[in-house]
Amino acid sequence: MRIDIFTLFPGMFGGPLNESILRRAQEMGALSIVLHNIRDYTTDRHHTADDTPYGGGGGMILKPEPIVAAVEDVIPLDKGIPVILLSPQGRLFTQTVARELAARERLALICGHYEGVDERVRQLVVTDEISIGDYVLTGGELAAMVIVDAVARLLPGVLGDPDAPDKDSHSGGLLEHPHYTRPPVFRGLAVPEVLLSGHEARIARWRRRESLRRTWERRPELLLTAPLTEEDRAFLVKLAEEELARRMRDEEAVSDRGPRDAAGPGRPPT
Ligand code: 9D3
Repeated sequence: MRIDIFTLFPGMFGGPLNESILRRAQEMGALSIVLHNIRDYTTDRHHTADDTPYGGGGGMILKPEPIVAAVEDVIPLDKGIPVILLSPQGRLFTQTVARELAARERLALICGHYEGVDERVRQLVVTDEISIGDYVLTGGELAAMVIVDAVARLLPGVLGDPDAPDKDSHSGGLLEHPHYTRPPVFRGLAVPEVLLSGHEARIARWRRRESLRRTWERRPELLLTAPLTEEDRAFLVKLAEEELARRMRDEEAVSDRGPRDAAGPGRPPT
């Protein structure tokens, strides 16, 4: 896969793209990343890439001419290559979007910076707009690197084993179970006995349940879409019942306390 990246700050990409898996992916020939400095496509004496917004308000807006010139110079716009603008207004980047992008032969990523990009860039060259989450970055560069990273690891041959258990979003829509390696006891904390038992079926069941427990505790909304067996559902009902019992016990402890010791520990558990 070839990814063309359009940015005012190509220097930001050096580190992350030239280490570890992304470096290997490029050396293997599975991934080719081509950086384009938008400033190289300015035509005025001062190489101006941004300007103040029409209508007033603060901040600077990226001018349309250099971005459009850069994209038109590098990307054949009639070939169906996705031209993706990274922006806070884009659709949310998820593992599903990563898979969709990894299936393409070529991508173009445009990194905005400052307060935004002149709207005519969207009208003329952009086919898709992506945000990596609801927080404010200084520009699209880190977002582009996140996308490159998530897409690159899905390309054939980039990760060791093509059917490694991972590859899916979170092991079938759930969060992962806890992981352990040697030593068996570290600072008094033991590895759960079952993992040392060699009983494959029991280990699989323990891992599945810990996945369900973590998902229930941290990301319960994932349970609405994860594929679940009847056994999974029964285990979740047990977790829910335990939580309900815990809440009722805590509620009782609160009502048993007088206002004077309201901050105290309450009645000791019976
Ligand atoms: C106060 C209005 N701001 C929008 C939230 C303006 C603004 C701030 C920062 C516009 C652009 C940016 C730079 N951010 C990106 O270019 C960006 C981004 C992000 O900030 N969050 C998540 N994903 C992305 S992708 C590109």
